[in-house]
Amino acid sequence: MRTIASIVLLFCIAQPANAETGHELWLRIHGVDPVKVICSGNSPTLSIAVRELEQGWGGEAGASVVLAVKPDKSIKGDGYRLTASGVQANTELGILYGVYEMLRRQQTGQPNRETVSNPSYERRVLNHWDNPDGSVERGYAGRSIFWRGGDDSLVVTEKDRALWLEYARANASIGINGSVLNNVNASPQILSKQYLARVKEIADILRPYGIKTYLSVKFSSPSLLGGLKTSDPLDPQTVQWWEAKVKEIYSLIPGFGGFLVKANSEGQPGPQDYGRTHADGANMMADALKPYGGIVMWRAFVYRSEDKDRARQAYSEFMPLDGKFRDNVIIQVKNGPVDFQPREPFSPLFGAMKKTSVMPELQITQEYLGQSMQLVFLAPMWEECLKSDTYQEGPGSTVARSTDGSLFQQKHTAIAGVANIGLDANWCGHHFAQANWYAFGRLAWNNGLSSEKIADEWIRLTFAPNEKEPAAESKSAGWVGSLLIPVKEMMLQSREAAVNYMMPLGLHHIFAGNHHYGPGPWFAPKGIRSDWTSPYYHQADKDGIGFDRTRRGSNAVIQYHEPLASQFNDPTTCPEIYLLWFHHLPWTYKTKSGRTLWDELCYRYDTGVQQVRRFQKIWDRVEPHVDAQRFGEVQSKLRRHYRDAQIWKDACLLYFQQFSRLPIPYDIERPVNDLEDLMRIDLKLSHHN
Ligand code: GCV
Repeated sequence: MRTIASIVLLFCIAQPANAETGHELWLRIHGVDPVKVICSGNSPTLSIAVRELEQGWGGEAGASVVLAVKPDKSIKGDGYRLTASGVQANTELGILYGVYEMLRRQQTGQPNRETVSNPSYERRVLNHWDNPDGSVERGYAGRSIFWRGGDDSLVVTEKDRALWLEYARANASIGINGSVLNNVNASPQILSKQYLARVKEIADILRPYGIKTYLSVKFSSPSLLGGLKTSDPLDPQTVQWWEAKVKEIYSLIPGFGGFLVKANSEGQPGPQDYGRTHADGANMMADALKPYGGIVMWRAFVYRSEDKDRARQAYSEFMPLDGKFRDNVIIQVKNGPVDFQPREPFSPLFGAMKKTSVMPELQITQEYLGQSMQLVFLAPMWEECLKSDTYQEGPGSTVARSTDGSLFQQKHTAIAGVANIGLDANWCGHHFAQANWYAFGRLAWNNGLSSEKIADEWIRLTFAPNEKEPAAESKSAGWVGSLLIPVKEMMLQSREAAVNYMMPLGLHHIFAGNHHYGPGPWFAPKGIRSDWTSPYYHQADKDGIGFDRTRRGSNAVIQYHEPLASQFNDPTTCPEIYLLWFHHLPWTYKTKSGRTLWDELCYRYDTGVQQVRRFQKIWDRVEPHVDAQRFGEVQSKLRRHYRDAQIWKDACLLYFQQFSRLPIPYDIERPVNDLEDLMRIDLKLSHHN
């Protein structure tokens, strides 16, 4: 007996941890126990629900589970009720979501208590910035999963189908129910017959998983694709062109979701080219989609170089149009007023547009947060935005409530996330970037979830020892204390760390040009529009630093409801996290810590670097509990992450020091790089993507 035990033990120790590519995402735990599923109907969606239970059951062996589509007033939309005996819902999709939740509870060790769970938003949509040639704008995980260039670009292969199916399943498992398949900088080609044929193939695979297909459209498509003389939204021929196109789409794709439009923004065409308003443009499309139940998601991401403050512009342009949009138009608003920066206050449009449906747009792909090189868990950033109080209908008028229909009567509610998905084996480039996809889905379903809960679930699903593995037992010993707790802490701190080493105290948009990965506070090539340069945003000079958006400055503060307008206007009441967003202050200004502004900046940059160093140490210690492949890949990314955090600190402190002319406090590590070198190298050049 003892010999056998020793052999088994030896086997366990000697066995290298199985390599995992990360391709299975958070769905890597497979059940082993039998279950009997009793289902009240038969359909593609219900079959998926039954299969998921049979393949993933981790509850009592041999238990019976009843899936019942049965009306219940407390269940809304595709919500569900978990009961002692199974899942009840008003819709088949509700059953599927309930099943995924039931399995998630089993896999994360949560009790299967009787609960009703309703989605916060009707539409929970991924935006893919994928181009027809297969490239992905701001994509850091390989090429598009939907499109490719070349001669066979429109041929649908079995490999394509298999991947789209996995994609659909992953999304459904976290409640995502819509995908915009192409870039908002849209090619008119996407509406051509050939491309629509491929869209149909994708839509057919996504549909049973409850995922509606949407397309980004170029406003001038009637002229560019249809050969019309104009794309003026009030021109009858333009209207007819869109009506015919929409009819064609629905004949191919039943249940098509609608259009996403970037208009009169960053050079894209729009209704203003014809002297019309955003409302004219959006309503024209909305009318064409209305008979089929489709919607228009119209983006409010607009800014012009002539205006002296980019942060004010979306509000200035859209507020006068409040109440002028059809009820199947939703205005899609980025979480902050500028552009997905590591930290921005919430966009003042939230809660302010009271007669128009408004949806938040979050960026899952880490354009400004280290791309797929840096470990940055974004849920805390989104939670911060969703929980921000707009005060628009009194205290408690959070961004979440002002967009999910609980504050205003919105015919449709929605939330969008710019996807971080590509052909990389692990889908997202960085194993931890999967957590951001996961977090978006979970928050879209329940916008009150805490980042802590989401991180906890994701870590358990992604790294818990797989019980089927021979080495499971040795790996699971101490797993919670050695992996779950420290890794969760690391994830929860990671966004704040990024803010610290990139842009603390309200600084923003001081990136190297174009690629937005490394630091570039000096970035201001001759002839470029000023709002595309860094000095426009940091305004550093010998007297101080920061963008004056107070009443004496650009007066962007006025776009916020009281008490926020006054609070933001005064540096002593402005939350320090937004200090330099709203204020231009002297280098010697006293911050809350008692330090001068310059010293505080030094301290924050240094703290950020130290935080990443700590992440490295945390990760090094989890080695016994993670498979070798994922362990090594994350470890190597963290090495790069640390190096680049140091570069951020050195570049920003040495650059700003030219203006402050103050010493770096002695208790802070000196910069290890030279400013001239940092200004010469372009971090992106050594980026692997
Ligand atoms: C898709 C930023 C990005 C662009 C992006 C744009 C947008 O400016 O850098 O790549 O374009 O936002 O959201 O439309």
